[in-house]
Amino acid sequence: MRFLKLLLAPIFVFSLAACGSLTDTADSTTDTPTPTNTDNSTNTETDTSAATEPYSITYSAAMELEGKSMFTINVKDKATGTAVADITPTFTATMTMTSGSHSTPVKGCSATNSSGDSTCTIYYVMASKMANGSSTGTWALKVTVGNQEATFNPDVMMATGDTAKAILKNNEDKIAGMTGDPETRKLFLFKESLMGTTGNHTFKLFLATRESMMMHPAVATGSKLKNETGTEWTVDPIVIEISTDNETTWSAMTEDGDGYFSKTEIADLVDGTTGNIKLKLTINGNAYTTDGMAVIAGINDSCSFAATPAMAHAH
Ligand SMILES: [Cu+2]
Repeated sequence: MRFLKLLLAPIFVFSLAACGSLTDTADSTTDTPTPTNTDNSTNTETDTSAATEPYSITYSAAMELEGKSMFTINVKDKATGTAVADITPTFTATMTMTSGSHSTPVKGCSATNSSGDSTCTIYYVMASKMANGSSTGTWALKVTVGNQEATFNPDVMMATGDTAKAILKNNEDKIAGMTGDPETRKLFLFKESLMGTTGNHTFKLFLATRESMMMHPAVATGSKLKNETGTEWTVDPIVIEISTDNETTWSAMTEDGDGYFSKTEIADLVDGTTGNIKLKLTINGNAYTTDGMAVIAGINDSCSFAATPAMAHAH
């Protein structure tokens, strides 16, 4: 018995000391509830010492939707609670599904303003919740501020009503698939915005592609992509044609750079009424179609966006 006591005593003292020092650190007392999240989803934070984790990083979003979505990252000094201005968060987005993981195109975040708020833009290729509420997978936004990381898991809902994204492809344009087998490349056309007033609307589009499950770059004239054998090729030119009068007339969209395209002076749409925007995509002279097959005019040669211009406009 005496022997046992002697053996246990030092361990017991050591444990008490360890507990005492943990509860005394500033880090452990301020570590929760950051990061916080306003949309009922769960969050985790990479837990490091207070010295390398100087920020409170908070995520908020009205609702994240398939297609273009935006969220706010707020950065505060953890010790003082003061907003941190002029710092630019970066982030990656990964969806974990039973069939594997993939990323999605992201635009990135603005520098934080005087309130510590940064606006981040992402283009979700997939919702994490179906209309019936069943889950298709989990999105993880890994946000980095300085050397500190925080991970958020937003619920991404399906777009309803207006079309948020469309996919066009050409079966001759392939990438190396997940298993190494050639796979037809997807070109994602995301609705960026629809602004203006009846008789004079502007439609903006963002074009991106899947290079691999974890690479989804924007596509612009001059972009370098890889084919199924890894050989690089240059995108030049891209032609996106738009029709807003049920394919009676077509006109080319203007390329604005970084994957953005726009069409101004659209006369056919009416505020508050759902119109139909048709888009045709040609890259390096090759037509991209809804099924990847050769063009059958009027059947597979364009994708369709249901588009309802808003009644009220903020100027
Ligand atoms: Cu997915």
